[in-house]
Amino acid sequence: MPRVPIKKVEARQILDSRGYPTLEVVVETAKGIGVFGVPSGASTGRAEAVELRDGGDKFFGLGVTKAIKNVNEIIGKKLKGTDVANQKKVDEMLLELDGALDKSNLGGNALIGVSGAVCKAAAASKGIEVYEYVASLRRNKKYKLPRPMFNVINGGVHGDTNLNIQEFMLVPSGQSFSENLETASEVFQALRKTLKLHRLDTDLGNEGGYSPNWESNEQPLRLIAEAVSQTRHASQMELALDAAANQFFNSRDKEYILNADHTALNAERMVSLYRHWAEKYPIISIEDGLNEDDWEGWSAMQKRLGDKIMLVGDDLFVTQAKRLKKGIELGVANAIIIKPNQVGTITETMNTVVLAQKNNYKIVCSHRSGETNDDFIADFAVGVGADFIKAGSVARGERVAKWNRLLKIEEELI
Ligand code: 2PG
Ligand code: MG
Repeated sequence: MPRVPIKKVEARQILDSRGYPTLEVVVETAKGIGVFGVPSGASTGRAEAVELRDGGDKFFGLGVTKAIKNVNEIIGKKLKGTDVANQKKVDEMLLELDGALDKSNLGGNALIGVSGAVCKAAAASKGIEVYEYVASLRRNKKYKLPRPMFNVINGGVHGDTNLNIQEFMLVPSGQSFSENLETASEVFQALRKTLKLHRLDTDLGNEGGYSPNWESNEQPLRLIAEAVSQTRHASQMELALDAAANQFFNSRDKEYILNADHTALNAERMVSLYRHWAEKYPIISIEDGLNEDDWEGWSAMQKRLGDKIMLVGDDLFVTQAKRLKKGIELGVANAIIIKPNQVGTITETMNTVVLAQKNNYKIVCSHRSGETNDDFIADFAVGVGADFIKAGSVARGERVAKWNRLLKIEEELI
């Protein structure tokens, strides 16, 4: 293949779905361009790549003009002339330019913006779809659509309520993606009626799920079950949770503070609670059930629940091969969340995917709570052959952008 040199790399400040600034990066070649909107988390892991923010008064310190300057004045100049289809080389250059393990010099947000835009520009320059190009990077020849997880109840730091568990997700088990999307949409509408019946608010949280105050952390499971039973889909609905347990962990007392239940539990009792829920409800997956540094607790959880339930490390692994390797050695989980911005480049993300897949870990590709309308994660999930994808609820444009992209990919693949 002839080389297609990068002509220009340019970033600008845009807003994300929470109203905070983020970067949009554009990479130009003579044969096509790539545009990447950088997402941002609220319940972040301690070991994630550092997001560079400006500080000061503007946007309450959350501006990203320094990261933009780094793209426009440092990264762009260096990458000019590099082959856009040499993702590995581009990412090596980015790592070298930054020089810090946590990407704090140029900013993890600057790096993933450029790395993602290069990946999309390479696909455009070859005249192929982004998922096809990602598949070529992964040497994946068999396309399959990931099974979707729809986050219909938002708690934790994604809502402003007493709910501690962050995400309650529908995981329909239909034959096709489009069928699953239809199921999720019907259950989402039924759930609104159920909530109203129980006099609960139906306002939406950060990821487009309902976000009322609750009697307990179990009540959402009960009401989801009630809503599902009013639809045609009772027999094929499974559920997933993202506890995001860092957010309600008290590190001094080593306890999980469950405000909605007026109680505090140690790791062992927390796992017992998950087991109890999994016996009552069709829960197939629990993400970040325990704190990101409690490797011992995770390993005990894996022993108790790992043969029945998917135990997914998000803040635990932060998409980083080094932490995943440690997890594999210690036997702490059986699945991993993949979020490119947690690590900072596409190549590193891919390396983590490969390590996980080689060790039979299930892959769950994921959006962030702060999103743009960028639908890259949908293509990435299909390209690497991910088992699952979570992209929020079936409401709100930045969430639906990912689902609608998967509809289009499904249509192309049939
Ligand atoms: C998570 C994500 C996405 P955030 O915890 O899995 O749902 O949330 O982007 O806030 O880290
Ligand atoms: Mg998570």
